[in-house]
Amino acid sequence: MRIRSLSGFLGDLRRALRTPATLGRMVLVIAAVALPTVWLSGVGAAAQDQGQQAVQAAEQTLVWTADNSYTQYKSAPTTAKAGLTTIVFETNASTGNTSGLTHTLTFDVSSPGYNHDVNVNFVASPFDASGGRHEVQVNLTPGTYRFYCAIPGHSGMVGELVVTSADTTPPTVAADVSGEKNADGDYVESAAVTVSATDTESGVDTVEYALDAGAFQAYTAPVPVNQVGEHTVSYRATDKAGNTSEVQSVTFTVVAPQPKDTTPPTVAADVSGEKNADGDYVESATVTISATDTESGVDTVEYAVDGQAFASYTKALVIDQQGAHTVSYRATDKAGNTSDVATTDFTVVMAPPPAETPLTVTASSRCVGSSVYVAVTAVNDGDVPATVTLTTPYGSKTVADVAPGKQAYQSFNARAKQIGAGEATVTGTSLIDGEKVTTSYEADYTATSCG
Ligand SMILES: [Cu+2]
Repeated sequence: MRIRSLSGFLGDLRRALRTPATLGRMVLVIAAVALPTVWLSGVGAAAQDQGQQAVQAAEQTLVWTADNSYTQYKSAPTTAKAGLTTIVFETNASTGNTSGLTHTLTFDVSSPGYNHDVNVNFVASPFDASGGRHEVQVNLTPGTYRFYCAIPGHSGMVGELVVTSADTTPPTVAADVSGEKNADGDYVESAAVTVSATDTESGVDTVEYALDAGAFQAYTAPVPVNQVGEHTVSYRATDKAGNTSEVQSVTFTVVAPQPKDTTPPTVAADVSGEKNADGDYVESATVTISATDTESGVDTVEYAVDGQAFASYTKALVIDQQGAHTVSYRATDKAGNTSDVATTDFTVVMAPPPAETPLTVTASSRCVGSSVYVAVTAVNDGDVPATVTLTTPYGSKTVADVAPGKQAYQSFNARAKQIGAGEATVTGTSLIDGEKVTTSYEADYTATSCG
């Protein structure tokens, strides 16, 4: 007798299974035709489709066992990860089946609500050709599978297998380098590398690092690096599903500390402003303090005015109080070296009164015969000659080069018997400190009536 085909054989088998009385005969038939490979392997299209994948190593093995009970499996998995899986079904003396009972491990491929993409249907008994132990490789996908024993009367042997997606994403890993940096961004004396990793699925299992050309080793705490030179720290993490991140690395340089700065800053003050001929500052002086330090650098600059307390210097000082002043100053570098106190002395004076051509001006009116005359006099009180212009409503007169102490005089005929009160205007122009200075004066005269 020959088996017509796999499906024909399955039909025979399923019919046989519905009638326990025929089972023994069927088993004998199967044994007689010696097709143990069909009998032993997982039966079904899904198992056949996975023939190519079967050459890969399965990621997990799930084992069902059955004993003398026909109300429950002796053991059955309830959860699994998606992926290539070896399914084992064993029922024999070692799993407690001492009665020769036949069981199946059958995956439900029709009931709504279940994952139907794996078709497993093992029929096993302790006396079959493989001694009741069968296995097949399948590819489990996320979802819930229902499995049961198809032997009539064994309907209590049923359960569910919940498959969740496998973590195939490696952890995210990062490194942070800390330490004191110099202006070039290099680490002074030492750096510490902190590696962190996260994995949102199965979780981080291990974090590793390698310093320079060294081997990877477990990371447990920030890695100190204190050898002068350029360094590379490589790092990676592995999650509990075995996914390892790509190796990442961070490169940095450790430099020796700078030699100790023992030299205080150089500090200087500059006084600026308008000076008079005596070298005194007119109205105000501006003091600018500067400091340099070529090693650790300037930290603070301080000043004190006229013996008061030192204060932090932030901008130029404007000193406008009249008198003699002393500004003291000093600077401190970042290593704590303070310069000797230096001083600058200067005097602030009031601005001189504006230059003028000094004249003493008088005006008067009187009668000469029946006419009124207005007489105007200007005495040059200055040190240099002046040009003087005398002006009234009745005429104007300019007298050049009126010597110091001398006067300009003019009597103006009003050509009237009487005049009202009025004023004469006098301007004096002289050369003072190289500049022409013109000053104007006024002098009143009284009303006069003649005859
Ligand atoms: Cu059973």
